[in-house]
Amino acid sequence: MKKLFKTIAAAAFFIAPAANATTFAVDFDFRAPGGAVDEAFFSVMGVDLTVRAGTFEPRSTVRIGDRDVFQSTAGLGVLGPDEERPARGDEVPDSTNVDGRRANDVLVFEFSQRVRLNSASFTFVDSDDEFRFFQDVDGFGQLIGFGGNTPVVGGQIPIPGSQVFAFTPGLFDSALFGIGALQGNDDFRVAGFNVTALPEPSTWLMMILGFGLTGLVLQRRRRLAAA
Ligand SMILES: [Ca+2]
Ligand SMILES: [Ca+2]
Ligand SMILES: [Ca+2]
Ligand SMILES: [Ca+2]
Repeated sequence: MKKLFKTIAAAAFFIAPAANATTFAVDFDFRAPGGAVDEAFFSVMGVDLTVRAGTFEPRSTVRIGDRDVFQSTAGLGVLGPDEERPARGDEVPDSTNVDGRRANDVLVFEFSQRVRLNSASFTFVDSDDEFRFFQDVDGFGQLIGFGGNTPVVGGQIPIPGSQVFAFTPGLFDSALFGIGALQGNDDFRVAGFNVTALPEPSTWLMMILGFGLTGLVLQRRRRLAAA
């Protein structure tokens, strides 16, 4: 039995670098015609992504589903019933973008597996555009609002002039993210994501157990062959 554990430990040791090699970067490009839809669906290299739209209040959780995702060649925005009400006075109307006018728009990105969020790219970016970032931190499906490249609850993240925001590596591992707009002058589209697909913890366990069992079978065969 001791030998079995040694085999499993050895297998785990050898799998670690191999599993790292199997993680791969995936580029999601959201820029395509589509119009207003309940959900937008993307699938790249076996990683599936469903995008939904909703709203949020600065100090409460995200409400998903009372808005449409608006897709065009500029990327993804949010369309809601507010857009149908004409602007009053000098009020700037809500747009098909992710915007912070009237209701605060948010796009919710749900992946089929855990990923590392590397970067997000935007369009319609002006110097006053900031985004509010949400992440399901503990895997229980609740989106928590963060600001800044290091998580600070409630902060606003300025969108760089390059239109690409790079997330600090390793801090943003999840299957569920959100990007929203809080201020009236925040108005943009989300054009794409670059993520790294992460191996599931259960997959790791299965692989290690699988290698352990293989080792056990090989040992028995060797013993039988020697006898
Ligand atoms: Ca909008
Ligand atoms: Ca809005
Ligand atoms: Ca702003
Ligand atoms: Ca803008």
